[in-house]
Amino acid sequence: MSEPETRVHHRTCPLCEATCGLELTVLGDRITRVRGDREDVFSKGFICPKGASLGHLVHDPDRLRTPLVRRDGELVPASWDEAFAAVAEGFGRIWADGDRNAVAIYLGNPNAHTVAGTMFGRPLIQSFGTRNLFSASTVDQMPKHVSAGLMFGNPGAIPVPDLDRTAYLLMLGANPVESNGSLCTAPDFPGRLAAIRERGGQVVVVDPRRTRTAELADRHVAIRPGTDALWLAALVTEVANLGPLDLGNLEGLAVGADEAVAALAPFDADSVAAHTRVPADETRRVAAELAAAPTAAVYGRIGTHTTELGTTASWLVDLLNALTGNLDREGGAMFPTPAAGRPDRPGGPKAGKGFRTGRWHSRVSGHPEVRGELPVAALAEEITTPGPGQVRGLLTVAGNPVRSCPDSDALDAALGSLEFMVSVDIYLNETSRHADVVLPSPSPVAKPHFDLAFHGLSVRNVVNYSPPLWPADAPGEPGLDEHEILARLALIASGMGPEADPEVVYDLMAGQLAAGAGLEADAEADAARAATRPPAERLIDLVVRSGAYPDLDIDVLLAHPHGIDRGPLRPRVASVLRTESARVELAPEPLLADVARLVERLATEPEDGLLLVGRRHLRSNNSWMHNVGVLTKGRVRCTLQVHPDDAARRGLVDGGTASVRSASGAVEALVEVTADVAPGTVSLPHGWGHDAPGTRMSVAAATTGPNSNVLTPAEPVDPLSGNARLNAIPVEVVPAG
Ligand SMILES: Nc1nc2c(c(=O)[nH]1)N[C@H]1C(S)=C(S)[C@@H](COP(=O)(O)OP(=O)(O)OC[C@H]3O[C@@H](n4cnc5c(=O)[nH]c(N)nc54)[C@H](O)[C@@H]3O)O[C@H]1N2
Ligand SMILES: Nc1nc2c(c(=O)[nH]1)N[C@H]1C(S)=C(S)[C@@H](COP(=O)(O)OP(=O)(O)OC[C@H]3O[C@@H](n4cnc5c(=O)[nH]c(N)nc54)[C@H](O)[C@@H]3O)O[C@H]1N2
Ligand code: SF4
Ligand SMILES: [Mo]
Repeated sequence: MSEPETRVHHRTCPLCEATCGLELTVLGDRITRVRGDREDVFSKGFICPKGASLGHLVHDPDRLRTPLVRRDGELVPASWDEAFAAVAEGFGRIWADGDRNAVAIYLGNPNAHTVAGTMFGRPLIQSFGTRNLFSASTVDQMPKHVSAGLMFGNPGAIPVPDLDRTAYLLMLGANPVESNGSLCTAPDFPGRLAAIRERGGQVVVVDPRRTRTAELADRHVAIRPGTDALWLAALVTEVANLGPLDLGNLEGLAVGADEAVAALAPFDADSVAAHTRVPADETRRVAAELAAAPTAAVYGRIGTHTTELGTTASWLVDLLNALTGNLDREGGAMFPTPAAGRPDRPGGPKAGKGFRTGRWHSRVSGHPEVRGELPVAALAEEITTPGPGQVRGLLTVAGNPVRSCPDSDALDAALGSLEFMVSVDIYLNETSRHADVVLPSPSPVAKPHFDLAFHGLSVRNVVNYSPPLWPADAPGEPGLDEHEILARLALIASGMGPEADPEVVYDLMAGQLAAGAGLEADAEADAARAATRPPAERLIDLVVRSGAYPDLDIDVLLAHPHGIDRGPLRPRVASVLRTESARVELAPEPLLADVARLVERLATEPEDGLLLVGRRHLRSNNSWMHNVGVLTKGRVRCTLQVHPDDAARRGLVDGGTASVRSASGAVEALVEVTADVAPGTVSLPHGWGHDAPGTRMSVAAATTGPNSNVLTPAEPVDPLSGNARLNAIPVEVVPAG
C-alpha cells in the first residue's frame, strides 16, 4: 500500500456570491486545509470563515451519502435505481389524474451556485410542465428582476455598483461585511469599501441597525424599517430640486425622467421624515452629496427588497442612479459583461419584447406569475386549499422553505400533508424530512463549478471554471452528479421513465446551445470533443464559446485555475436593453401606477410599535450551514436584539427570554439588549430553529434559537413581484413566562 499523496487544488468557493478562489490541501480523500487562493485574479487571497470551513462541510458525517426512500413511514437507504423508480411511481400517480399543476417545484438558493441549478433547472422545469413553480427568488431579489424588467426590458439586466471606482456609495438594506455582498459579486467587499474611503470617497449606510458595515462607513442613517421606498422617493425630489438633471451616458437613451419626478413630488425630505425617522436635514444632505459626487452609486439589497414596496424601492434605486447621471457610467451603477452572456451589440439599442408579468395567476389568491414563478408565500395555501388544481406533490431542489419562507409553521404542516414529495439535498433537514424520496447531491468539491449567475453580477468581468476535485462516485460521495440527478428527474417527468439515459438530455441541451449560438457548423468537431469530456464541461464549453469572449473555451478555462480577468466594467446599456421603446424606461407605467400605494402610505399614520427585522452573521449561511461545528460554536447567534429603551419599557433584560408575537405566530428568544438596533426595531436572524424531529443534523440540533419565519406572515407580499415581506413585521415583545 502506498502512502496517500498531498496535493493542492484550486477552486471557486460556492458558498456565497463573492466567488472567492480557494486553495485546498488534500491528503488522499481528505481536505486537510483551506486557504484563500492568493493567485485568484479576483479575490487575491481573501477568504471568510465559511469558505475556510469547506472541508468540514465536505466531511460532515451527517451529509447524506445514499438516496433515501420512505418505506412503512421510515426513510431508509436505497439504491439510485430504487429511488428513481419510487419517484416515477409517486409523481406518476399524481400526473395520471391529468393535472400537471398538481406537482409543484421549489428551487432553493444554492441552485444559483451550482451547474446543475443554473444550467439544468430549465429542462427540469420544462419537463414538469407545472405552473406551480416557486423559488427562493420570491423571498429575495424578485423585486430587482421586476424593476429591471420594466426599466430595461430585461429582468436579468441588474446594475451593480462599480465599487472599485465609485466616489460615493449609498447603500441601503445591505450588510456586506457579514453577507459578503449580494447582486454585487465582490470578493473582499469590506476591503473594497475601505478603499472607497482611502481614495477620498464616501460610504453612507442606511439600515435600522448599526451594522459592522455601518461602522466602516462615513455615516449611518438609522431608517425606520419598511420605509426605504418613501425615503428614496424623497431623495428623487430633493435631487431634482437642486437643478437641471443630467442623465450622463443615458442622455437620449432614456425616457420618462420628467414624469417620474412629477409623480414623486409629494415626497420630500420633510414629508417623509416622520415615517422614515430620518431628519430632513440628513435627507437633504445625502441628496446634495449624491448630486455633487464626481461618481456615485446607489445600491439596495435585502432590507430594501423584502418589503411590500420592494419593487418600487428597487426602481427608485436605479432611478436615482439615472437622474444623477450615474447609470451605466464608470464609478456608477453598471452592467457586467459575463463570459456566458451576449457580446456588445453594435449600432445602438434595438427594440425588444419588453417585460410582462401575470401570464397566469395563482389558484387561491390570484397572485400574478412573475418570470414563470408564483410567490413562495402562497405555496402553503396552494397545498392546503382543496379543489381542482390543488398541489398534491412537490419537488424541492436545494431549498429549505420550512425555515426560509413566510409562515413556516403553516408551510411545515402543509408539506406534511402532501401525497408525495421528493427532495434533492445534501442534508435531511426541516424540509427534506417530509420527502418520500431524498436524492443526495454530492458535496460541492465533487461537482464542477461555474458561476453562470454571478459572473453577470460582478464588479469586474471575471470568469473561472473549477473541475470536480474528485468524482461524484468517490468514497464519501453519493454516486451521481447533481446535474445527472436533475436530468434523470426531467426524463421521468417527460414520460421516458426512471431508466432513461441522461445523455438524451445532454445531447438535447448541447444541440439547443449550439443552434442558439450558430455553432452547428462545428457539430462534428463538437461531437469529437464531447466524447472526451464530462457533460457539464461540454455544455460550459458551448456557453463560453458563444458568449462575450469568443476566444475562450473550456480548455482555456481549465488552463486558468485562478480565473481570467477581463477588466473593469464598461458602459453597455444599449446592449442589454430589451424594451419595446428601445429606451431606458425611467417611468414605466406599472411603477408609476404603484406610486399611489406610496402616497397612501404617506397619508397613513406612521406605525409606532415594534418592527422586526432580520440580520445575517458572517459564520452562518441561511439555514443550512449550522451543522458545521467550527462555525456554530461559541456564543448563541440567534438572539433577539432590543434597544435599551425598548427593553426597559417592557421589562426585558439582557440574557433573559422574550416571547415575540406577530400576526402569524409566536416564538421565544434569548434577549440581547444593544443600542446597535434603532429604538422601535428588534432583530432576529432567520434560518434557525433546528429542533424539529426527523432531521439528521446532529450539530445543528444542538444549537439554540427559534425559527424567525414563524413570525413572518404570508401576506402581504409585494404585489408587483410577489416577494415576501420578511422585514418590518409588527411584533409584540414581552418577557417570557
Ligand atoms: N426572515 C428571513 N427569511 C429569509 C431571509 C431573510 O433575510 N429573512 N432571506 C431569504 C433569502 S435571501 C434566501 S436566498 C432564502 C433561502 O432559502 P432556501 O434556499 O430555501 O434556504 P437555505 O437555507 O439556503 O437552504 C438551502 C438548502 O440547500 C441544501 N444544499 C446546500 N448545498 C446544496 C447543493 O449543492 N445541492 C443541493 N441539492 N442542496 C444543497 C441545504 O442543505 C438546504 O436544505 O431564505 C430567505 N429567507
Ligand atoms: N454570512 C452570510 N452570508 C450570506 C448569507 C447568510 O445567510 N449569511 N446569505 C446569502 C444570501 S442568500 C443573500 S440574499 C445575501 C444578502 O445579503 P445582504 O443584502 O447584505 O443581507 P443582510 O446581511 O441580511 O442585510 C440586510 C440588512 O438590511 C437591514 N434592514 C432590514 N430591514 C430594513 C429596511 O426596511 N430598510 C433598510 N434600509 N434596511 C433594512 C438589516 O438590518 C440588515 O442589516 O447574503 C448572502 N450571504
Ligand atoms: S466570502 Fe463567500 S465566497 Fe468568499 S470564502 Fe466566504 S463564503 Fe466563500
Ligand atoms: Mo438570498
